[in-house]
Amino acid sequence: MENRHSTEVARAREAGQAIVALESTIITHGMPYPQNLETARQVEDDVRQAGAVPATIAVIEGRLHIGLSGAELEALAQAEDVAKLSRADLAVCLSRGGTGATTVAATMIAARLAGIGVFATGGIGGVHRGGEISLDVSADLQELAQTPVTVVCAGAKAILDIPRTLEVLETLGVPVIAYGQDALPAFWSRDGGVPAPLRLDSPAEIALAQQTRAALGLPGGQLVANPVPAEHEIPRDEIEPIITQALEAAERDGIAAKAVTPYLLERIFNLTGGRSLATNIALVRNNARLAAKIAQEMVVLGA
Ligand code: PSU
Repeated sequence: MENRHSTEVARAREAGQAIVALESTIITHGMPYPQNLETARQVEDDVRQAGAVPATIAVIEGRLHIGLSGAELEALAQAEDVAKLSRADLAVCLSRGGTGATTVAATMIAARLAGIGVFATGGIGGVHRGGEISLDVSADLQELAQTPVTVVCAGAKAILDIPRTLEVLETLGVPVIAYGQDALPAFWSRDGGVPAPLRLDSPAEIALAQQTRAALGLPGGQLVANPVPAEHEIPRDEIEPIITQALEAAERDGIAAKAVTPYLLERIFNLTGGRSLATNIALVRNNARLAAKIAQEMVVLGA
């Protein structure tokens, strides 16, 4: 299997420059067109402006792409019925010559293959509400336990059961680190109502923590939860009743498995009149900038 690197990523690898991995499920399943395309481009530019090289990851016609051209990004953003790939289905998609977008789990796998130590996204998957019955737990959590990539997000998505998500991450030995505050952020809100297990205040500390983890021989990555900028947040007491409504609709419509997260995000988008999307875009861009700084610190450390 031969992976394809974009020209920009290939050059950066040769030069030993800082690289940030970016996922593609957020483009195909997380946001509507054309905002998804505009955001994907903006996020890549944010990484560049913060001093690193972006590597958006996707599977196109049986090839794992590390970095997409402008045309590839555009085609992916407009494509319909693209597969949502996680650890379980990545290999089958590649071996059958398929096309698919990578979730956090699949993007981590690809980033590790490409030697990229840090990855920026919006919010990771986790234990869905009612997960103690449905056992709907995102494969993102297992991936964090075994693949050595630092994932910068704005917390687990608030549509999830946050305390149970934290319990699973603790069991799996995944460090959950709030950036610059004590509270664990919850995607659209800066304060998710639970304290973060760990806190770090600088990109250098985050890079050093990942390197130290590797030196201990511990597998897996770290989860960095970076609060959405205050001017863009939707406070928890405002978003929570909307999440409840969206969850009730999902139940009524019999939505399950991989369809749950995209369904809820779209419902919440409609219920907030688009405000949730504006917040989502702001938080991904914020995460991309932090990830670029962490990537540069990793280069300094030789990690
Ligand atoms: N962040 C966003 N929007 C998204 C996602 C992350 O702002 O749509 C995607 C990621 O790809 C993540 C996935 O892996 O949602 C989680 O899906 P699930 O809950 O089905 O595991």
